[in-house]
Amino acid sequence: MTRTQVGIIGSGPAGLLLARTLHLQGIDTVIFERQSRDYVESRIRAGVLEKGTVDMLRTLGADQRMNKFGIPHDGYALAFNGRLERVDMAKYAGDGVMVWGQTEVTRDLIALHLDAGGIIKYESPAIAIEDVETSSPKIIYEEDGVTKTLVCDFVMGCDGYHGVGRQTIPADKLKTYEKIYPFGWLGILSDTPPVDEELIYANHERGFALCSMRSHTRSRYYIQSELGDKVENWTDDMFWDELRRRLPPHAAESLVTGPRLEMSIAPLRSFVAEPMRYGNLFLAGDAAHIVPPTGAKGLNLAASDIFYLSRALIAFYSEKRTDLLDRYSEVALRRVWKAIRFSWWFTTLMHKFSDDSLDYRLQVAELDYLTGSDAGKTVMAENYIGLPFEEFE
Ligand code: FAS
Ligand code: PHB
Repeated sequence: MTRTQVGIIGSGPAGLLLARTLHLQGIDTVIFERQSRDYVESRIRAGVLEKGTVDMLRTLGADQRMNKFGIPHDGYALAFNGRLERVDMAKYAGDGVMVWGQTEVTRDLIALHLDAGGIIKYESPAIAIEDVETSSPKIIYEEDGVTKTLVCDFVMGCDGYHGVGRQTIPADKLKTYEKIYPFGWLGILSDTPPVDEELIYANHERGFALCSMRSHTRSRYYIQSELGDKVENWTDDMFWDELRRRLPPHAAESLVTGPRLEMSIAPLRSFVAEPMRYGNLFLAGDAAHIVPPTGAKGLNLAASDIFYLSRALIAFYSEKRTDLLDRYSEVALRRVWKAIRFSWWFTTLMHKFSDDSLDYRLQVAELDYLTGSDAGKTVMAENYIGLPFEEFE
């Protein structure tokens, strides 16, 4: 039975950001990941980084490729009722976002951490977490078919919505909140030039559409899809035709189509589990909260959780302080709930929920108001670039 300081379950953004941050402070970690490295590095997920996430990657030395190939954006567009209205984030929120895929973030953090001697055990699922109420919690895991135990000072559940971390917290100690949306997002990745220089979020009577990108030659598009819809129901041409129908004329005419590199359907839910700590088990990222991807908050909330959690752990190991560990859940959840709210609100504003024409007219009126007022544009800008991290030290 071996021991480390911080046991981390999950090598997604939350686990990797935490391991890298702690490593730079000389704190030992072990990451357990149930999938293979190739599988993790090939997942297509988020595409937009808030300023706080970009700053973290720079601090961690994981920004070289991002600085070279990432695309800074100062604005995004809202399309509705045949119109295209730009939200100028630089003007109304004093900053922008970075278009740089989660896939790339993950690849850079894995390479950096392994090159620095970090330990990531791939294809080694954590099957249980024990003794979390003691000072020596244990991760029971499988490695090469053998069940083993790692003793830790702390265990980090960075293992996503389906992980073992949250399930370890007794049901009577955990409060969960969940809303499941009556649609999904059908996404396509294609080696085609993006339809516009910035992202376009489209509210259309047929349903929502999003035009995003991964580079100047690789595009990522989404259309709102029916619950129960399947990727196999869609040919590439069917996708492109439906996307065109939902875009304003100039975008529909200039859309460059091509064969899919990937096509997938993601369900949409809002979910929060409270508290994000139980004994010496801490939750971060999707293990504790899920947002509909409308506001591009999922990956970025994982980063802000780690901003707080890493500071709390560093204060413990460097000064034997436990106050930040005690405050982590409360402070992290304050920012989580504001992002949960924005993502829910932006989703209700942009998606088709019914065939009731009044619902659509009310959405159009709200978009008309938001894009016609400085106050409205400030709301759309400051929430999208990401609300500030609280001081935590
Ligand atoms: P992750 O889910 O990324 O990582 C958790 C890791 O834990 C996984 O690698 C998993 O294999 C591992 N794991 C789970 N159980 C384990 C166990 N028992 N033992 C060991 N390892 C275990 N966000 C956006 O902002 N924009 C988007 O467009 C967007 N699209 C998405 C599409 C999909 C299909 C999904 C599922 C999510 C999407 N998200 C998006 C949200 C996503 O980016 C998450 O917010 C982000 O990955 C959160 O990072 P983590 O918390 O690290 O969780
Ligand atoms: C993406 O590029 O995958 C993306 C961008 C913005 C979103 C969601 C997804 O809100």
